[in-house]
Amino acid sequence: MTAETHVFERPPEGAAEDWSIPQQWEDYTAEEHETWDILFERQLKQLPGRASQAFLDGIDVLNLSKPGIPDFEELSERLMNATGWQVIAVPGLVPDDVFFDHLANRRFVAGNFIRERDQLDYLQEPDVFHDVFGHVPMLANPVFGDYMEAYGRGGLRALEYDSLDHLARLYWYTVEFGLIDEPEGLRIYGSGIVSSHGESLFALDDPSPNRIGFDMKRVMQTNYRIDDFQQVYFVIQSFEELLRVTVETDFAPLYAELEDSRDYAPDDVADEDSVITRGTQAYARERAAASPA
Ligand code: HBI
Ligand code: FE
Repeated sequence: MTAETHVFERPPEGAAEDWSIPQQWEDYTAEEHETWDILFERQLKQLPGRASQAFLDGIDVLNLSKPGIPDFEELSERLMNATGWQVIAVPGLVPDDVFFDHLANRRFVAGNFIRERDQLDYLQEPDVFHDVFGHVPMLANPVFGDYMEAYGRGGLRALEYDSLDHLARLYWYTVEFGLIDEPEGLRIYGSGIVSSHGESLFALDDPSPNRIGFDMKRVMQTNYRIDDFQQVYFVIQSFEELLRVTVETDFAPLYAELEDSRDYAPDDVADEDSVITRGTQAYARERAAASPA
């Protein structure tokens, strides 16, 4: 179970029609469990005062009877009791329609492999630490659980409208890289941030990125980068509001409108934006200077 390449076009050998595979928890090595424990401890220390209350409350669902990488069966039982969600193992990235169908049925797909020891801070593909530590605590929150299901349904519809790129941006800037405005200040709920040692500092503290109030259409117009820390974070006021706008939005006319509207670069700021912090973009500039395209 090492991280080679996990992108396939058809369910690979041993995977079911829905791309699920047995997790084979018994097959993880002591070193792999230890990798989980190292990452888990490190983030547990860093996240109080940074992660949203919903995420911190949800972490308890990961405290299972055995240490190390969670056993999905036991994890699913606990999650099922909390919000009716389950976690199933997949070999890597699955096709969009498969992904959305699982979400719409309250099944979260998780890679069963874990990053190598020399990649604790950087990896391209979501491994079990990102997928389980990053996503599962939020799925223990009833409102967020409903949002994820609504997103899955929306995804199935977006496929019909051929507007997946726009909807994928919503996922990116909420589920993966979202911030929330809580009474004590900005907090992280996006799984890509909470599972990253570096970005869980950067997203809140660094002067470089823009932090902008969430607006569904604006988010869907905004490109994102997958290779480095984000240049913009969108801030929601509450999970209830996020769920409400997602359920109430009529996506067909919105997609039609988006066809004819401009896209924003990750570092753009528009006149209509409700800017919370205007970033310097110094980090992104330094990185670009260090590695010219
Ligand atoms: N597959 N395993 C896995 N995990 C994902 O997050 C994922 C995926 N397939 C498609 C997909 N995400 C995207 O379509 C979403 O980001 C919109
Ligand atoms: Fe993710």
